[in-house]
Amino acid sequence: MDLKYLTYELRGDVALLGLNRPEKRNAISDAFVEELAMLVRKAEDEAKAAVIHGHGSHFCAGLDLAEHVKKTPFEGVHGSRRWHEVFGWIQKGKLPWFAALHGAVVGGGLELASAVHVRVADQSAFFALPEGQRGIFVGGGASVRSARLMGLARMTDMMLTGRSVDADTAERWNIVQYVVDEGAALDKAVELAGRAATNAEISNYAVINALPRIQDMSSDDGLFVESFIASFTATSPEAEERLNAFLNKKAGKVARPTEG
Ligand code: 1HE
Repeated sequence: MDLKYLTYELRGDVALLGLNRPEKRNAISDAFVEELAMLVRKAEDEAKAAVIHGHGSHFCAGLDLAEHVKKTPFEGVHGSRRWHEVFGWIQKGKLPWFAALHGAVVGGGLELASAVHVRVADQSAFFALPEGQRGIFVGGGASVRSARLMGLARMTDMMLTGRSVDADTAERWNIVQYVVDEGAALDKAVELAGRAATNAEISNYAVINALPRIQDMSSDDGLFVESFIASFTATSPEAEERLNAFLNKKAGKVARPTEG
């Protein structure tokens, strides 16, 4: 398989997708999105969890502005809708996705990171939405996904003032869930993905697909839907096996936290 913009590697049950256009800071062009789309499907066929990371000194500088500047408004709409579609396969697909973030995580890079389920940043990571400064608007899902992570007020501030935030602030703002030493994000993300890969597939599927939908429902509707998913998953043969394994002292206990 000839890959131009990304790398692909399978480590056990975990697929690793590496953004690989470092000379342009992993800026995402149309062809880049198509290669990503193909690899998301490949990972779904071959892995039980996946990690996305960036080669070079940054995770991703966002939309390829050199390509974008030549587009008509309608081509821009189609491009944006394609990002929505492909990022949607990540967010509400078959696999738990993890991101290892370092350097710039900006514009469309932050939108891509917002589509995965768990984000790990190293201390070099910084986050920004420079669309306002470029005279454009977010188009890769940030108004829905990034706004839900950090909240409306913070995202509005980032877009209006060009504010750039470091990894510790991003953790405080719910943009990322883990902050690790510089250079350690990929190993941590792979470790976490490996853990998720051992869960029951149906439980992972419910977490990925039901949680964001229930967030968009009223409390009453959400609780109703939750009860059906809980009952459906609990009656699967795999659940019975896993529940009995615990009751027969053959499954691990919940561990006490080892980190703060
Ligand atoms: C690019 C891009 C890009 C770099 N499109 N070519 N995103 C932005 O507005 C971020 C723009 N990029 C930057 O602010 C900086 O490049 C970084 C902070 C990410 C990295 O800085 P640095 O010093 O490591 O690299 P550099 O020297 O700025 O860039 C190296 C090359 O990459 C250079 O090209 P060269 O031919 O002069 O070597 C840059 O032009 C090129 N490059 N970023 C195209 N983004 C679906 S809607 C989403 C909307 C958005 O994402 S808007 C935000 C776009």
